[in-house]
Amino acid sequence: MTLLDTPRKHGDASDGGAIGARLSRLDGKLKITGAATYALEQPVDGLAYAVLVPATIGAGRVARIDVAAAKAAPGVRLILTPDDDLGLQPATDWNNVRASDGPYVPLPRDIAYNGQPVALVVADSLEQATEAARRLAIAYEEGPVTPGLDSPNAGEGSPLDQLSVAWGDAEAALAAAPVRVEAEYHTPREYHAAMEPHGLIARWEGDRLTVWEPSQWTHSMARSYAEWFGLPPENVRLVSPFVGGGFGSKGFSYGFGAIAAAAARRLGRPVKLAVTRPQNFAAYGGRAATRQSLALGATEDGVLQAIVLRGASETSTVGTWVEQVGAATPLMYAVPNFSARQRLVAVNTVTPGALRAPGKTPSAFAIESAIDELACAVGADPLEIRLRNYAEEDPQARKPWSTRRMREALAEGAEAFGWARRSREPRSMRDGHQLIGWGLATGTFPVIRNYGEALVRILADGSAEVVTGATDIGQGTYTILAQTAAEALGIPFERIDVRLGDSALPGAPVAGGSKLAGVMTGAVQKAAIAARDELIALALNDPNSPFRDTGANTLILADGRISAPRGDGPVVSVGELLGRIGRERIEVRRDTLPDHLQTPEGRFRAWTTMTTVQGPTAGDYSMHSWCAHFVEVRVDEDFGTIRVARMVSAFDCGRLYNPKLAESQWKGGIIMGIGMALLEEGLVDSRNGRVINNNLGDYLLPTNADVPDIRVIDVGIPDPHASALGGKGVGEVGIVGVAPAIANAVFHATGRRVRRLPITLDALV
Ligand code: MCN
Ligand code: MOS
Repeated sequence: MTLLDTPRKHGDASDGGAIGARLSRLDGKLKITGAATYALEQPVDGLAYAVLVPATIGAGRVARIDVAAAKAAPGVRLILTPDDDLGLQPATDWNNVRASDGPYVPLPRDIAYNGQPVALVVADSLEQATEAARRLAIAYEEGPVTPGLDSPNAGEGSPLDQLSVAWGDAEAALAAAPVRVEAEYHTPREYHAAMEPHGLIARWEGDRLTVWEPSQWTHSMARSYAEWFGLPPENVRLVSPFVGGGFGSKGFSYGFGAIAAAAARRLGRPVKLAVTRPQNFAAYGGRAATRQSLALGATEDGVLQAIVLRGASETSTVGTWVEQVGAATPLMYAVPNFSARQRLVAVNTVTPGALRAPGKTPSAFAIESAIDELACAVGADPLEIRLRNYAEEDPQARKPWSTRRMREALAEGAEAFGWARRSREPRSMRDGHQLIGWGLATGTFPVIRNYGEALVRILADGSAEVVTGATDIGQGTYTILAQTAAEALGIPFERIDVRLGDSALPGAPVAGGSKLAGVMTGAVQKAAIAARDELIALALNDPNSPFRDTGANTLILADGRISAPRGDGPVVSVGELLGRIGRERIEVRRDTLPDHLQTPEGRFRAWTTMTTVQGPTAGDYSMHSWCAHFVEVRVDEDFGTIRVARMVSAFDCGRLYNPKLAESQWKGGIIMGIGMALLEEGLVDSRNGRVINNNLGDYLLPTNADVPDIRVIDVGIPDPHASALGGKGVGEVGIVGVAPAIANAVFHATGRRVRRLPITLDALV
């Protein structure tokens, strides 16, 4: 079932339905009533069930797999192991680069991390496949394991020279500064833990492949499958109308998908693979662990003279992921001397990946903790020190901000929180046995721009459809695209349907980098305006149109009706007009690609790689979203337990397409930030590199009881440089700065500075 087949009712559409209306999510009811069909719920006939078998060593190789007992088990249809040649070719990466050497081997004999797939067992039922998988006899040759970034054998890693940033003479300015704060900050490995686990159904019809798989980027994932199997791109369709969260993990196809699709082809039968919750901790990577030593040099008034950052992050031994620890550091404060460098350390893990606000999140933890330490060192208020070091332009790019309402965010957040009532000294506020701490930190996320394509149909019944391959992973794409079309077409929101999440539909970039809303509202607006103009032109010129002889040179579309601007001519509904002129529909497809990408190759690249992305300083301005978080924690003096008691966060994300959804995005990010601060940590068994807490019972995430009253405040103004409709990114900025705000509050409550996340009670007692 898609949105198109589903009766809808919007209780709160009374405030219009245009851009800026506070509408509930179109897909919300479908998802919570079970009417939304997720990938693995797709009814496909003749399914066989696959079970993935993960390696139980952290490094080494598969010596032998004895499949005899498993093969003899009831219902077993196929077993794939490193002994099988799957005949796959490498896929193109997001830089549009395709490895030229050798085949793609998703079931290799060499083991680089615990949990790496070593076999796939396919049977007539899930139970049979599960039982047969247990009967595999796997012999390993174990090698030495480097379990994590801080393990003794991890080494210093290699320098990432392309990430070095420097201006002025930071080391000299630091040495000369009257006040210095220097410390080391650590963030652990973290996991996406989306409610919907990964998995897929793969079905072949001849040399055509359909994959139902949760996706943040249907076009790119379809391309990977096509390249693995040596098919023309149009032979693969990746379908993902509803997604139960992705947080960065569902933008790409992974090895398990290749193995399952290869099994389906070999069997001549559709295969379903559900990646189990524990397997979700190794089938793709979470946020890499990081380590930063950060030094701030300042005057006695706390005016920054130098920032020196030396960071490291982990990657795998078989792939490169850079968790950019300097992502926020050079942006937050005016500083005349700056130096940042980063190293990359290979360990035995699945290659880490993008997790909500990659880079910015660990980066902000260090700089926003350090600035708080500087405030303490010079006896300044944490809010005041941020104003003293306010960056009036981008200190690194030396470009003006497009918009930066950080002063407003600090002022309005402080006002709503009551920050002025804060007493300066740590341990100076209490309520019985509870030490009360108030902390502040700021956050940022870049505006990333790209291109999109959409199709808009105006139908004979007066309704309209918006169609694009972009995805809605829960953030609101369905809803805001309906709003965009409603406004541009003058057709009520209730009469707009939206179809998304299918690589066969018009092109779109990844729902990632907090850019999809800005990109796709622009594309839909363009297509809708073109459709409206075509309708108006027909109304003015068609011999059967009631407007033909009115002498008007344009017409107005509003509330589903067409009229002349003077208001003295006929008023006709859109459906009636289409009937009179004998048209079943108006259909317009538009993209926002520039001329140089208007080629088949350019379009394909735009929809399937990151090579057409423009970063925050690509133009004349430096463009970012901004936020300020104010936190109250309560720490039990005897037990060291920490509760976030309330939060106020103020945001500048430009114009909001739908404030209700933007607020929900901010709160979602803040809640993940609470998890990062206090709960989340992938614990690795140092003997074999296994993620020990690989389930939602042991990998702790904030639940309702951990989440306080959160008030979010919008201080943004439309940013005409950031996107067609003036919005900046919303989806990720909310998490950035939450962990340091909480750490700063914990310091204020207890006098303990905790520089290693998560902050658990043992750090306080
Ligand atoms: N929005 C708005 N006004 C703006 C910008 C956005 O009202 N100016 C609202 C819209 O509802 C829009 C949403 O915010 O649909 C997110 O827009 P945007 O910031 O452009 O982010 P994307 O659409 O690119 O979504 C991806 C982003 C990222 S990168 C992660 S990670 C993340 C996030 O969104 N993962 C999520 N939010 C998530 N929310 C849910 N429920 N599930 C995830 O996996
Ligand atoms: Mo978001 S981590 O860019 O999908």
